[in-house]
Amino acid sequence: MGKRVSLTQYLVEQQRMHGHIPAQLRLLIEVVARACKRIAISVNKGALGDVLGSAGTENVQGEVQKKLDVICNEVLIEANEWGGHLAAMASEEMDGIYLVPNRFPQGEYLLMFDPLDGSSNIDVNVSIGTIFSVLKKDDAHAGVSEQDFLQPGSKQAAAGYCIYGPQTTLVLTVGDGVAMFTLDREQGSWVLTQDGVTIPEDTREFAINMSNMRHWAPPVKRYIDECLAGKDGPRGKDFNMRWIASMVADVHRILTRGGIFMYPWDKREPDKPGKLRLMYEANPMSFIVEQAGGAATNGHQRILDIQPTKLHERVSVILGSKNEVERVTAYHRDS
Ligand code: P6P
Repeated sequence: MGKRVSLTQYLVEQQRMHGHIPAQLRLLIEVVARACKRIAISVNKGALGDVLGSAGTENVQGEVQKKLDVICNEVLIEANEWGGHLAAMASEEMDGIYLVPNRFPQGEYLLMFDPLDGSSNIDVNVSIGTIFSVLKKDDAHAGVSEQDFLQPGSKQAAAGYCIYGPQTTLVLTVGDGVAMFTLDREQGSWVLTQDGVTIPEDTREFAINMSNMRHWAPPVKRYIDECLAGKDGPRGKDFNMRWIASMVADVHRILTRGGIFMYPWDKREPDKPGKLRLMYEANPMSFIVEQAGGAATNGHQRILDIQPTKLHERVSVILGSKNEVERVTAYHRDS
């Protein structure tokens, strides 16, 4: 193995070359990365750590919280509130925004996160992850409110996720491509294991929850039917299917070997645009996917162009290999 590059060295060198990572943003990323190491320790304890099962509470989404959801949310809050780099935080697990307490200095960044995505997989030992998104507060006014968070995903200063799987891997973009860091557990340090991550523009693999097929809109049904028709059908090739039910794991596979991930609108809850949340799931993943040469739309427009109206709003998600995402989006346009 060549010379090992740490997360800190990578961030310092990125700042030296591109100037995209001022000191406060570098501190933010390093603090979040350290929090993910702590989360990895709790996640890996499983039944040995009394961290499995339900917390007996519900989050703003009306979902039953797992003990680990609550633990991981607290880890991220405690790790970030004192550093002076943040004005406020927002989380899937909290109704409103979390203001940095007055006893700590205020910063210019806004941090949003899904502390533990894929919670339904915790108790069955399948990969889960932490997703985070960073915005800059508009410094034109003092104070901070939910309104400051309601910026389109194209305004993100950074985005990333940590996947707790066979390896613990941190994936990061600050707008200059995508880098992956693997946790060296013996040293307790993040080591750069891939830079310039690129998603193939074509694929033979789709990821969608097939049990919802009867509820899909026609463009989604058309696309999947064509994939299932295989080499004798209009696509002229056979497709494979994967669905891990942890967005982090499905997206990581797509970053690694290509594919298309879809959680589209369906008629089970017609008033909801989709299941996944825009601010701390779709936007960070879309930023990462686009930075790796992929595409991400809601079937009608680029996800990163969506102007949010609510902190916890949901969105239909179609992301991954560029040519496949463009095909599904064209089917929506044609319909
Ligand atoms: P379903 C996990 O709960 C999540 O938010 C995403 O990580 C995942 O892609 C999706 O929901 C799975 O949803 O309906 O297949 O369980």
